[in-house]
Amino acid sequence: MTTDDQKRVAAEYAASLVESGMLVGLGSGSTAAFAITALAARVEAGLEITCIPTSERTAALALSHGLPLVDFTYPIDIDIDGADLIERRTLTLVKGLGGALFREKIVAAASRRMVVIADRSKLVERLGPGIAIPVEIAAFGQETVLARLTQAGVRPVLRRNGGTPFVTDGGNFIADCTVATPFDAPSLDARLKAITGVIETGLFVGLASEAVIGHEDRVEVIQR
Ligand code: A5P
Repeated sequence: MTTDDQKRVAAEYAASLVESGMLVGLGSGSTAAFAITALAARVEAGLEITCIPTSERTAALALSHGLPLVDFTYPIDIDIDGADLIERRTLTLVKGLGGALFREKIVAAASRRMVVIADRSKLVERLGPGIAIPVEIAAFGQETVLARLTQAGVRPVLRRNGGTPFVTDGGNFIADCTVATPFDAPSLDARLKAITGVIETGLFVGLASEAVIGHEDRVEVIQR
């Protein structure tokens, strides 16, 4: 199985959990895109759902597949989203490589059930030193926010798109923050969020209800 096959089988498993009448959070990224395709096939076959996208890109993809979108409302019954890293024991996630972490976190926090889907490369035993956590920051005054992030113990690098800063759907910037020493995810999340100008971090603590991991030969479901 290729990595894409692993993503697809995890996404199809998660899509099979959706029932008619549900309000569904649609994640962002390549794995979530497989879930959108799988949901679209089920809608074509009669499933009746409404969806809330976590990015403009996801909204466009969902619409192109004929999925009905609604404005933000909650509680959301089920949110299906990818991740960059998943810690096996806690299901703490690192998200935001695609730059959609803020909306993704709002939707995850507003959901009764968050199902994270991934290929096996995303599953780690422990989140530890060396990882980079995307942090969405205000564009205005970003220099001071970057300085405060450094003081908080991480090494921030402003994400760029060619010569200019990467801009999120919300008009903000992303600082990719490398952590050099062992850390406790809830404390680090709280420390980073306490900085004025930090909009949201890509650490998702206590949000995923379950992880669906595509392996070479099977789908693994891990409950929190
Ligand atoms: C988007 O901002 C991210 O949080 C994605 O959910 C994450 O990067 C996973 O993307 P892939 O499924 O493309 O790896």
